[in-house]
Amino acid sequence: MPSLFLGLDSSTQSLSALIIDLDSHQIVHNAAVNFDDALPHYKIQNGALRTDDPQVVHSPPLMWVEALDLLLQKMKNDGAPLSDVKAISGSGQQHGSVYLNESAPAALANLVPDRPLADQLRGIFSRETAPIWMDSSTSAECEEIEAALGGKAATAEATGSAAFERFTGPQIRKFAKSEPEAFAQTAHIALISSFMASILSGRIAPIDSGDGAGMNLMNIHTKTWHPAALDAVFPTLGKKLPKCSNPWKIIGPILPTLGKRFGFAPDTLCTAWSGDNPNSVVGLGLIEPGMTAISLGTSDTFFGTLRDCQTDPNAEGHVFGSPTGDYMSLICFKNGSLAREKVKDQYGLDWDEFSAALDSTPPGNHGKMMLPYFEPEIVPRVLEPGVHRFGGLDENDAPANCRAVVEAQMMSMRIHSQWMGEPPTQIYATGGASANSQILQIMADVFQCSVYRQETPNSAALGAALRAAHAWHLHNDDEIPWADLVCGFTDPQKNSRIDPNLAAGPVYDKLCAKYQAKECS
Ligand code: XUL
Repeated sequence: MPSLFLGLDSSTQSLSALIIDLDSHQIVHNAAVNFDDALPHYKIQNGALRTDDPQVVHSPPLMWVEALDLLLQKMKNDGAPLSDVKAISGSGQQHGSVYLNESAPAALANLVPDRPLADQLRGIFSRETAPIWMDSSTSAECEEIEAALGGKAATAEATGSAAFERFTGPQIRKFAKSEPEAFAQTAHIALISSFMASILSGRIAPIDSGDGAGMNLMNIHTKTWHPAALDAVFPTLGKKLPKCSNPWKIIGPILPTLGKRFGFAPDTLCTAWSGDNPNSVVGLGLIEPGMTAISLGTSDTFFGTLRDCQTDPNAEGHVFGSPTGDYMSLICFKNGSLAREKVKDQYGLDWDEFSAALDSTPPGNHGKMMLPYFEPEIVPRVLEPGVHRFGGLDENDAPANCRAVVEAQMMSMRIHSQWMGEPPTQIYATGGASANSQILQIMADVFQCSVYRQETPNSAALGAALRAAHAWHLHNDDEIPWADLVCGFTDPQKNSRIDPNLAAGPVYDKLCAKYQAKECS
């Protein structure tokens, strides 16, 4: 019998799935449901509900129920080998919260196989919509929580992150303050990840330490709820939360009803779900401390694995639990592709000409530098956008400006990831701009380590499938090393390795010091 594991990814715009075969180390089935296309009756746009207030961004949780039903039906109809799946895990967009009333446990446990799931679960919500990670309407609650926990740095030290508007604790507090009656009707609060796991297992599922760390409610050191943080959000909050669990927790077999409805074997195991970023960490193969991924997208994201729980004293980065039982960091830089593109466009270049400009200028750019805040920046926190040139950088010098923007981004990542205490040993570059070898060369030179191109589509769903395999083997007293699990699934693109130019090391040591001084001035 093949060794098949199912990973699901409930992201902002779609629910996707893949099945891996651990014997052949191959992905054997892929499927997805796009919310806007398949479920337009929820009146969503890119998966979310919009109001007049651009800071408020919610999604309807019933849509996720219907999407799960639709996706698994589609997989069954398409002949996906669901009956051979040994265990299921999943990934959810982080931070979003689902509010359930007291009827939820019985409704989840008593589903029948021959009626649509959404019809049967319509009544379980104490709030019809779920705030998601794009919601930024809780600044007041963030201040209140940080004040109660002794400030920004103390909040980050205790929970892994300062209070951020999208994080679940501030969102729960806003709901409790603004809709006290509906909050009183809330018997259970779930994350999107634990909500989806609850449907499959037919019971209120635990919140794993990866996704739990995105709530400002969990003690990041002990990976259990932090009583002071719960109190800071709402005095009796603990009663509404499930247990915190490790990421390989087996919740139980799939609900027999769902087994019948979709054709899973009765002993298919459901494991705890986690957040999309923790799942992606293993889905990209970052299984050893020091392994780092840099995603070059609209924003640039830096994430890596940490053995010890280090938190950021400047409270800019995040620490979550990693699926391996270690920790992971996540740092988000807003001025990513956007800034690179602005410079390219300013000089009327195409991407080949931009790359040629990088090739024609030396590491260190003769000391010419730029602070590239085309948009307000998250890290470092810069509220007023503005581009500042210094070290002799002339605005009319196109090649030097191209190099300056990329060097600034890489130096900023190096500077603002130093708190992790583990410089990258190898970097996997992902995202659109990772196709550009000249940008990756600057990355390798600034960090002085090898950079590989890593193009794993849907790393979150792959990570979830790998986590299902990991949990199933542990459950059967067979601990497979993570290296054996990910092998073949997460190998970087062949021949994509870019080594650092060693002579550039001392150049960037000096330049980083100057850049950092300018950032602080
Ligand atoms: C991470 C974050 C997003 C969401 C959605 O803190 O807000 O990455 O997880 O993908």
